[in-house]
Amino acid sequence: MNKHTSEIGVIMIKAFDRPIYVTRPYLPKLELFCEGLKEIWDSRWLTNNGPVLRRFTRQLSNYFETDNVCLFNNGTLALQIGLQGMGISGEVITTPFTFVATTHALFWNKIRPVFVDIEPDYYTLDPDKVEAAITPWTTAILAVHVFGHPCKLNRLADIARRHNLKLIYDAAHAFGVRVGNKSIAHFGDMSMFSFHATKMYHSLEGGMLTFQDSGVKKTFDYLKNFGFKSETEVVMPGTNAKMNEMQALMGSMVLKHIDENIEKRRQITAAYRERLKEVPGIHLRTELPKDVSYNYAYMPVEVDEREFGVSRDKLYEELKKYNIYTRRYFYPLICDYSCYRSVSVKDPLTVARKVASRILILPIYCDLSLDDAQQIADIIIAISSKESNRQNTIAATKIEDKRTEK
Ligand code: T4K
Repeated sequence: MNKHTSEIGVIMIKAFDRPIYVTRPYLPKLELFCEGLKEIWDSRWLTNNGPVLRRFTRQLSNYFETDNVCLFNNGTLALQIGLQGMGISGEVITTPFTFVATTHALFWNKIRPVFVDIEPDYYTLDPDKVEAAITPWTTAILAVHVFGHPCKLNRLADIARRHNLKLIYDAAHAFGVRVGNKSIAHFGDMSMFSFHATKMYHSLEGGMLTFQDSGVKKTFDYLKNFGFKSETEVVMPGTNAKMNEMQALMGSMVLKHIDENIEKRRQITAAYRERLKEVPGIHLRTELPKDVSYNYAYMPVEVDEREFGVSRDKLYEELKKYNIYTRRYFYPLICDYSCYRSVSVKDPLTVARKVASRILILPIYCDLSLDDAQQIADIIIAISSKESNRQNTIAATKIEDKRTEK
């Protein structure tokens, strides 16, 4: 048995012969993409609101059942521009358990983030903590549908309404999620979706804002195109955040397969959950409410070192020996990054700290087979068994040593 092979009982667990990353982008057939490229080659229109982008925008409008969509070259700039366009300033209550871009978008707008805790079931902002953190300077709540898990939508909407705050969702992970038969894009004042290559839906890179007030659309369009209103008029100091034609083509082609891709991810999630549900120390995310139609964007588990016998970080390292590259999204918490350590945090962030120290994201992508998912789960189990055998041997040796001393 080599060091990349383990044994549970009589079952031999082999390392993968190829790297298994946390994600792998879905790609359309190359021939089809090349056919699509021909249109771009023929038109020589590569960016700046070209025909492919306009068609893609209509497709997304249909998919999200709203005309209020605006496309960008990535999610970070979409969020940054969205906050600016909505006139958000002062303090914004947000979560430290997210990708760092959520907070960066606030800082680029000179907005102070107020970090509050998350709830333990789905890792989204805890509404009770939000309410307690409101000050006269608060202008908005920036909540994250982390891993595609919907936030406490009604509670947050109620708080925002009573305190006259804007409710903004970082929905980077939530493409395709529906709640009560309504797209998640219809909740809050504005939502940002990321179409980055690592997402369950992508356009190479890309981002989108959806919003309730159609009046802000013009501002978003100006801001992403240098502030141009016409060839000779610049009405605000905008930036360049336009999606190009290649991105739009990829996005359009991947969109055609979104339902089948979600279904594949559902099956992979089910395979993992079935295999891991009774493993001591591996905690699966609480089942989502019945009215949520989920996108299976990520496969998070929490590792309880005491029960599992191996720490989250050791498991993360051990899995690499089997060619499995998991990720610790989101560790460290944003407030612990050196660039945000000076932000004063009043909330003890008890849940967020615990989750950040235990979270591990297992590989999930469309062409991961169910056998692969089961093998990953078996390797996790084997790593725990190996450690417990090692502990038993140490304990037995100590007893033996004591006997010999006597
Ligand atoms: N808000 C939230 C809550 C977010 O999660 C994100 C992005 C944003 C805002 C900002 O949206 P964007 O501006 O990105 O549109 C990745 C992504 O770069 C980032 O988009 C994403 N969140 C974050 C959660 O994950 P890394 O640093 O983990 O990516 P990386 O390059 O290590 O990739 C992870 C794995 O994916 C690799 O090990 C292999 C695989 N991979 C990656 C790429 C780029 C591929 O197979 N193919 C690829 O092309 O940040």
